[in-house]
Amino acid sequence: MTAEAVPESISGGHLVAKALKAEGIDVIFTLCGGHIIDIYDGCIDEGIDVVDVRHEQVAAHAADGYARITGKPGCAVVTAGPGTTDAVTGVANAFRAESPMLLIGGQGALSQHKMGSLQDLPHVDMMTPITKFAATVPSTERVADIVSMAFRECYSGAPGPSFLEIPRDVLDARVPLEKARIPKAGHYRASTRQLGDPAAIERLADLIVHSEKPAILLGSQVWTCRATDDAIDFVRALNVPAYMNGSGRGTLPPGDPHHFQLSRRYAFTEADLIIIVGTPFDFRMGYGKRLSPTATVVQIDLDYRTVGKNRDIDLGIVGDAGLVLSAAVAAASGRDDNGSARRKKWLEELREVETKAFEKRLPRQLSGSQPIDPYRLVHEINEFLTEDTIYIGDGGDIVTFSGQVVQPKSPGHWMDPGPLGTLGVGVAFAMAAKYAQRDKEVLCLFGDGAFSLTGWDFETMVRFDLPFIGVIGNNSSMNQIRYGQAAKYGEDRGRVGNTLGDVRYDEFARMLGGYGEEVRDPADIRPALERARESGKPALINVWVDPDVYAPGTMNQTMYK
Ligand SMILES: Cc1ncc(C[n+]2csc(CCOP(=O)(O)OP(=O)(O)O)c2C)c(N)n1
Ligand SMILES: [Mg+2]
Repeated sequence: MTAEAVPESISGGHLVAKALKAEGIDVIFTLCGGHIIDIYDGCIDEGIDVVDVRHEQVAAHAADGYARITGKPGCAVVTAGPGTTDAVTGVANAFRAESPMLLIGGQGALSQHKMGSLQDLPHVDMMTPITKFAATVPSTERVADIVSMAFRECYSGAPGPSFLEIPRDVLDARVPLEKARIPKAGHYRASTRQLGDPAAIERLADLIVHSEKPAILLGSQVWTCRATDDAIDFVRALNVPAYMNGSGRGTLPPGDPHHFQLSRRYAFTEADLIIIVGTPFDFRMGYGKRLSPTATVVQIDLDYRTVGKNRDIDLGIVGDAGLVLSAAVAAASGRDDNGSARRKKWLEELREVETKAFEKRLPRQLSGSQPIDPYRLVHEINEFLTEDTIYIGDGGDIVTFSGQVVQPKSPGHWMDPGPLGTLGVGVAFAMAAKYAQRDKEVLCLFGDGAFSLTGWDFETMVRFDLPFIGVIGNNSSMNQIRYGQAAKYGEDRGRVGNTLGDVRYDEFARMLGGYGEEVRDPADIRPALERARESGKPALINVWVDPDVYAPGTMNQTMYK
């Protein structure tokens, strides 16, 4: 027997790779450092790809994005000290977005603990409040064991990130293979899918059967739980109008009789039953204040702590969105009359509100004005999306416009940062999405401010041949902030701290080996998008938009209310 076939000893980095492999991970996102290189060596042996980026924030966002797209946890590997602090924002974003990912950070050698080694920081203390689990790996024998523990912890309640720091001597040391605990794929964690209290399911069925005017909000956990089909069955079998937010967007395709978007406020004011699935009563929901005070409110969530938070509910169910919704359909189907026919008028009423709102806005969406009305840009993008385009929004005001107009055509084809509102996720999410799903098209709408934060990783997209269509809604400003500042301090004083240069991002793309075009005439948006698609390269279409118009959400400052 050769030494390769039966290695007698194994290093910490190779144990990391084995544990990642057991979890089904086929890529790590990373930026190198001497503390972590043994992990790369292990990845080579396990056939795990190493995608090296230009900023650790991008590595962490990409791991978050990979988790959202694949349903498997993502993994980012960064060096000690500044490598880890650079990744904090990505971990924080995944924490608020309930996205399961593991960040592995280097650390100085245990033998130099607290001696002032290069890049030494208290990483675990820093990461603890923004992770579900944060720990130091104390010995080489335990490396794979603790990696698997970190993955298990990612899935307690609603998912989220874990952090491990691995001291350099622990990572580099070799231990006898038989002394290392290496958890076997599929044998170290259980399914966390829960059905919820059966009595509560019966009550939910009861409420639906007797409701004249129900509405359901399908939130991000509908996608996290891969509950799309169950949600569709639910709204069709019980004839319930559906609104979608976050990653739940696209659960139903636009044009579906149960797909509603623009009548949400009306529905939540008029409904007698409101079912909230997998989304918290946070700022995006006005903390629950904008729901009719007389409606019966049901909240279904993976996380016990989310149910009933900020607002009283009539029925709370802790469980997996798919299991709960399908059980409710089964329970309601046993009744003589599940009430669906009675709700026909309610759906017609909402459709009328929806159509009126759409028609009111349509002239703006078709506007030929120059500079380009942002509504026209997002309208063109919406028309351009196919069933296989994953849409990503990364920006302020321009993305607020798109939230009203862009409708993904398929489930899991919408990505936004989530409730942390982090600018700079776009290139990283595009990287993860294209990496994980080469057959999909990826389109990201950026604000010019947002793109600038992490835009150098466009080069990584070129280097790894990951074509995507980037569109920059360029207003040479941080407009979403500018609006509130100008309203409070006047136009002149409101210009401080939010003005960007007139940057040619299309030229930036070309400089890095991608495709680039600028657009000033709205009629040129569509052809430019087509050419970006045909280029087969990472592309940036720099669209100059009117800096003096703002989205209604920005003008209402809804995000702060
Ligand atoms: C990392 C980060 N920094 C700052 C903010 C605050 N912020 C919210 S919107 C916005 C302006 C973004 O400008 P841009 O991306 O150009 O979009 P625009 O509003 O101009 O359309 C800023 C700075 C944030 N959300 N995230
Ligand atoms: Mg801007």
